[in-house]
Parts: sequence; structure tokens; C-alpha cells
Amino acid sequence: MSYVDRVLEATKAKNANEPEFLQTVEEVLNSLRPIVDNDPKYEEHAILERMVEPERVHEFRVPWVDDNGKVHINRGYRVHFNSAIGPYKGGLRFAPNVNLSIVKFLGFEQTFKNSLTGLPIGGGKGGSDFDPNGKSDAEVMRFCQSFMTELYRYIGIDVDCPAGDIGVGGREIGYLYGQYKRITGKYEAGALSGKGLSYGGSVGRPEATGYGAVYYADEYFKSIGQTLEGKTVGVSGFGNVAWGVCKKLAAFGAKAVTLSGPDGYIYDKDGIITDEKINYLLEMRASGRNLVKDYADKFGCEFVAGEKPWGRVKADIYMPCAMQNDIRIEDAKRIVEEGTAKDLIEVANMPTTNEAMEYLQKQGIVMQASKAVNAGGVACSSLEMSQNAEHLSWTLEEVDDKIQHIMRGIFHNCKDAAEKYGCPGNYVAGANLAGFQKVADAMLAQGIV
Ligand code: 2IT
Repeated sequence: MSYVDRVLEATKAKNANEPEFLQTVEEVLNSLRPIVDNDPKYEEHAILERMVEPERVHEFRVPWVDDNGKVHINRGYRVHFNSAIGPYKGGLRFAPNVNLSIVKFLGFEQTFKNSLTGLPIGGGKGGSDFDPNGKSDAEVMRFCQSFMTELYRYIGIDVDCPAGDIGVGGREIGYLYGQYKRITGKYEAGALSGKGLSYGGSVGRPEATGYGAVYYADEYFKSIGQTLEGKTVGVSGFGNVAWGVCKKLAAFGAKAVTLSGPDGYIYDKDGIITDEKINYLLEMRASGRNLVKDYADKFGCEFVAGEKPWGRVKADIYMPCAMQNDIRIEDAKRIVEEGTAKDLIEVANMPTTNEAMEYLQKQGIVMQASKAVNAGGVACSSLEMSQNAEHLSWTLEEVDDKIQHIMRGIFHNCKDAAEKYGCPGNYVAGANLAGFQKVADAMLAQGIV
């Protein structure tokens, strides 16, 4: 049995009740074979065994009181996955389905993603099974304060620097930062990113994930002699990431035509391209209703209840911007059968099941890996930490230039790694190989820790 197979088997046995975590470990380790199976030093130093074991996991009680005086208990998490190349860095997700498996999958992915940015940040992730939808501002504030009253022990500028993810945006980061500052008695701005502009945030952070994804896509299309202009894009989700993607696609002359939510999907064949339509996404998210149907009601387009857009519309490209496992095997088959789409550019973390990814690749759909495509968000967070460290704020132009440079560079690193290790055109494998190499080199240099 090869080294990769042995580690996979042991990891499955040890984490049998963590399906999302095992899914990403399987996907990543399988693509690392060209590096680790050809050089005994990785096994001698147990690089893979150490990479699949978080350095530590924090799990804690989060008690809070709602507006009617009722007490609620949620579960909080912060996983310190890998600090080989920098302090742990990664978002906090507040959503009802958050559990240890999901936080570990996100932390594992984050380690490789952060490595791909070229910036000095390790991998971490956290969150809670708290659902901010439908809660009052006061309830969200009390929850965030309670969450931070435990979390503050585990974070800090040289330790771990959380940020937002699904369910955690500017409002939540504000409340979290306020409580962190109050408890620690220090203005340690770099300990959290995604802050507001008035207290240490970076310009461009809300847009960075979506814009970065489109910069990556633009670089990919350039490399195959095409452009985004005139292309139709099927998008899922309607949150911050989908918003940035729609906006930047429109700027490149492409058009997003779908959005999705827990209630179904909308199809706007004219394109989500005007400021009015694009900015309505922010309103829908802020309303806390969590319904995409509101878009169809407002702009008079088609709404399909209980379904996802995959293969149900005409699109040249799909860009899933919602959650993990959005595209399953039945969706992949529908996409292939519909026949228009040539590219799947993952934006949300792990939006495609391993089975669906394998099928799509076999059928000739070109896939781009989320850990590469969505790295603009965390890259901007790292730039926010740089600004905080030098007590300066950069202009939007400076930040956007850097994000563009990083994203275009990530695409080439994925492409080059795929070519170097014998799988040209497999950008997903390329992302894993390139992300792995830097972390593994740092771990080898630092000894058995
Ligand atoms: O998935 C992600 O990369 C994020 N949620 C952003 C993390 C960050 O530290 O900005």
C-alpha cells in the first residue's frame, strides 16, 4: 500500500464520523501522490499524518439570552490547524449546520489556500451552530460577546487571527472586536480582520473574495486564448461572495444569470448586471429573511422553488458561491447533459462532491479549485493585518492591485504545478500540489513538532 493510501485509511478510521473533513482529506491527499510517493522524506517525517491532525481544537459553550429573556446554548469552535508558515488565519462561520467536521474541513482547506496566497498565514477556522438569520441586532451582539468571551484566550496577532465567513460579516466582526478589545484592554487591530473602515479595516475586503475569483477566472481564460466578455455564468448563493462575483463579472462584460438560496433559485436571463440588481443582494442578505425569491418578486424574473440552477439553465460557466456540497453527482450529470457549460469555477469552499468532481473532469468540464479561486478574501485579510501592523491604511487602488497580482499569480502556480507533476490542465490537483509544497517545506525545516 502506498504512503497516501495508508494515511487515508488511518484518517478514515480515526475520524469516521466527520464526512466533510474526510472528503477534503481524500481529495487533497489523492492529488499529492506525485510529490509524496516519489520521495521518502515525506513519510520519514510523517508530513501527511501531521497535516491531517489539527495542532489543537477548541470547543466551547456559548450561552446567551434572547430578547424575551430566554437562555440559549450554542456550541463554539476554533480549530488551530497548521501554523507552519504563519499564525492561524481563517474565518468564523455562524450557521445551524456548523459542527466539528465542517470546521475541520474548512481549516484543512484554509491551510492550503493560505499557502497559495504566498502570504505568511497558517490555517485555522472556527464558528458556531448559531443562526444569525432572523435575530435582532441586540441578540447578535450578545451572542458575539459571549462567543468572544471564550475565544479571546485562543487568538491574537501572532497566534490566530479570525475573520468572517458565512453568517459573519461586518456587523458581527464589529461586535467581536469590541468585546476582544474590552477583555484584553489592548487595541490589537490585527487580531481580527474584516473590520470596519473606521477602526482598522481594509478598503476592498468585502469585495475581495468575489473580485478575486473573477480575476482568477480572467487569468485562466486569457491562458486559453479566451476572455470573460460575453460569457453567461450560473451563480449560486446570494451572499457577500455572490455579490462580488456578479459585480466584477459585469465589469468584465460577462453576466451572471442565476442566484440561489435555501428556498430555490432565480433565473434572470437579462443578467444580474445593473447596480440596482447587484446591490439588491446586499439588501436581501441584510433583511435576514434568507430567501432568494425576493429577487424574482422585485425584478420580475423566474423563480424555481426547491431546486438548484445546475444544468437547468444555459450557462457557459458555473460559479457556485454558496456552501459545501452544492453540486452533487445528479447535478453534475444534468450539467453535462445540458451541454452548454465548459467550465466549473468553484468559489464557495468545497462546493463539489468528490464524485461529482471526478465525473465532471472525466466528461471534459474544466474545474478550478475553490482553495485557489476564493483566496482573495483571506489575501485581503492578510493585507489588512499588514496595514494594522504598520498603522497605516492603503488606498483602494493599492489593495486592489495587490489582490489582482496575487490572484493571477495563484492561477499560474496551479497551472505550473499541474504541469510539473504530470497532470497538465488539472488545475484542482495543481492547487493542492502548489499549496502543499510550501507548508511541507516549512514543516520539514522546523522538525517534528
Ligand atoms: O474561507 C475563507 O477564506 C474565509 N472565510 C476568509 C478568511 C479570512 O481570514 O479572511
